[in-house]
Amino acid sequence: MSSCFNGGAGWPEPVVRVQTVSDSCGSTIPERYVKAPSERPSSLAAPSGDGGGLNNIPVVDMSMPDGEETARAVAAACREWGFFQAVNHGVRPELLRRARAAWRGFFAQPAEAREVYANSPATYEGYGSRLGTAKGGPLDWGDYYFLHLLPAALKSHDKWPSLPHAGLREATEEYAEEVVQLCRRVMRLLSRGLGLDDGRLQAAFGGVGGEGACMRVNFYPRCPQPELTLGVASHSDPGGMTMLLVDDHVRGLQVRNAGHWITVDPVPDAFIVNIGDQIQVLSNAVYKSVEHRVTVSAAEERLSLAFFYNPRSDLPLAPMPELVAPPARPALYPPMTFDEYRDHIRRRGLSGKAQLQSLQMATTCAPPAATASSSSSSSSPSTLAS
Ligand SMILES: O=C(O)CCC(=O)C(=O)O
Repeated sequence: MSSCFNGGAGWPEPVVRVQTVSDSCGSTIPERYVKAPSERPSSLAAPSGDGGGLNNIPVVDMSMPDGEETARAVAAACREWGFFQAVNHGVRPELLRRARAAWRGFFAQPAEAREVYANSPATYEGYGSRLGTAKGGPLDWGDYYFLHLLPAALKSHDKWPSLPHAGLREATEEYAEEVVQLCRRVMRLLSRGLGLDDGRLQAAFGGVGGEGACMRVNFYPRCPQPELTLGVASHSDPGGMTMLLVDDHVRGLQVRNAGHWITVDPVPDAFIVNIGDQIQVLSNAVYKSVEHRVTVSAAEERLSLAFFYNPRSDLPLAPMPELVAPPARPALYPPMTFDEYRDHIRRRGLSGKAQLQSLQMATTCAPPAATASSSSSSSSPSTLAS
């Protein structure tokens, strides 16, 4: 049994791998994974038939040049849904398959081999099974691998698995290089969609080369009672923007829209792109960072690669002045660095949109200058697995 525990490493209690639970729990999942009725997959489910067609998230063809039409399509999706599927995005399909296959290979290794990379809450880098350090808190039905990519000073190949073969590191490096280019392109389109210079959002992120990036590879084992649990509980992404590569065949991602959970029908080889909290802040809530969650399956396991593109972590971020015009459009958020923002989530775990909402309340109650919490720079490694 020792192979399924990582009892030390700073966690408040032994960490049990969901892969192990899935293999050993029979037909009943342990209580810790059972969600409250209001959080279960059946809660606020979209009326039947609404998961596809018109109610699916928008699809944007990125093969078009970066003209007004593409900018309009991206901006409209990010205003209305906070999500879109990018097709013909330029990242090589061969690379998508290679990266996916390499990471599947990691999770197919024997437990002892995976445990070598067990993570701790200090940086979250490595093989993990929980977010947040509250003892006895609810758990999600998924394991993950988390690693840093940018800034280069935070990247440590020692913390990346060399399993199942060295090709995993190579594929991850190549994948990251191409996905960063795509992120920078979407940033230009988002800037244009706000009526700003193409480089404006990127400048707010710390410029080209100043941004942060990290990746979480999620692995959701089969679950005998998928109606009682979630692979990832409802949350919005704390960072800038996420490029999610999901399983082409197994559905699982649900996006909250107009009070309902819409199940995304993945387009093969598309990236599911979503706005994170930091772009909601910078755009003064023009672009929406939307809650999403993951359901799991009794029949099939699922893998996803979530690439998080983030601002430089020590810059105070606030709504861009061009988008603030009181009294009609006051700044909705006080300045805060990404380091400060995610520290909260690192300690408390995911909680829907609670953190962003609490910031907004603070601002509407007091002028930004009075509530500003711009901090001194911190070079501590990024923490939350996002
Ligand atoms: O696996 C998925 O479809 C989504 C994962 C996700 O939301 C996350 O890693 O933050």
